[in-house]
Amino acid sequence: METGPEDPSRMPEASSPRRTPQNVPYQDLPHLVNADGQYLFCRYWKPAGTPRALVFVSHGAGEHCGRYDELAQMLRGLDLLVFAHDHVGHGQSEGERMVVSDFHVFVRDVLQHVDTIQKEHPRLPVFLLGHSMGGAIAILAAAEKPTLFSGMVLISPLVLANPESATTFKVLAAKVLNLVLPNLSLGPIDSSVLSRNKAEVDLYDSDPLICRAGLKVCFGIQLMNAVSRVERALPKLTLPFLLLQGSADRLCDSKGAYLLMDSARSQDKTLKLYEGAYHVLHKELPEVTKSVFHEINMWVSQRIPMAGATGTPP
Ligand code: XP7
Repeated sequence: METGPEDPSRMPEASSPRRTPQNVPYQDLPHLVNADGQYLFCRYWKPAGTPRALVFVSHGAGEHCGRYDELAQMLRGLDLLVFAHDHVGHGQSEGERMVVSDFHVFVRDVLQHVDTIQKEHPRLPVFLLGHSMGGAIAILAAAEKPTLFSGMVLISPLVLANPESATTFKVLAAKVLNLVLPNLSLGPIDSSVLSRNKAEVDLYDSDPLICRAGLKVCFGIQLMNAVSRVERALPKLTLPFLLLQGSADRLCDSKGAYLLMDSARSQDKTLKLYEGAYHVLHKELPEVTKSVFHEINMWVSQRIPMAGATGTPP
């Protein structure tokens, strides 16, 4: 049977376009399709001229990449091409909210996105910037592809589970619970521990793209898997990194930052500790956040090719 051009069976996306959880058709938004066929919302911050390097931004649990707009704009100002996506189950990407079949899905999707953008810009150095859970994703991506990345910036990365929430008993209880009640909620995170900046806590509390529902047991299990994989990955790290950590962080303990400094084989590694600061250093008190932006700017500037350098002789 001949089918006309208007036949919806020939245009499945026209009859039932895939839509974000907020009901926006993906065809109107930058997006990618991951190896499981799930649509992920993407963002790109492109410099005016030829980019000097690429940076992938990896957001944390429950949040989305739109929260990195200011950091990304600062990096674009250094002529970097900054790109990101909302991880599966987050923001404007598909997937049940804050659920992932295996933590490696997050890592795999990042490597897919990096591969795509790198093919469009061959030979440019690639950097990672990750916060909290997004930092664990960055560490695992760098350990899996030891020559792919030229460096990474880690803002309070998830390296160790919070000592209060990861007692031997609680870990065992979570594993048992995961078999019978994987969707049980462990309770939401108290937003007041994110930052000492009240305005930033209010923005978090009112952001419709943030998932503030309690963390499910099955997601907690994947986070614990991530922590144990990160621990094994640390001795494989050889790339330069900048690590920023708040001393009063109650979500990702500063012990994790010290473990990362001690275990990574990287020659070029820098830790900057912010005395008294909480978890979200890029949205902390103005003096902290100003310094965070400055440190990242300086660190990246010193590790990318000079402006105008193409790497090819005239
Ligand atoms: C666990 C469990 C683990 C923003 C983020 C949000 C913090 C942490 C948050 C929980 C249960 C095992 C808004 C919480 C994981 C990492 C924040 C919980 C990022 N930053 N976290 O801007 O990613 O960890 F059983 Cl390890």
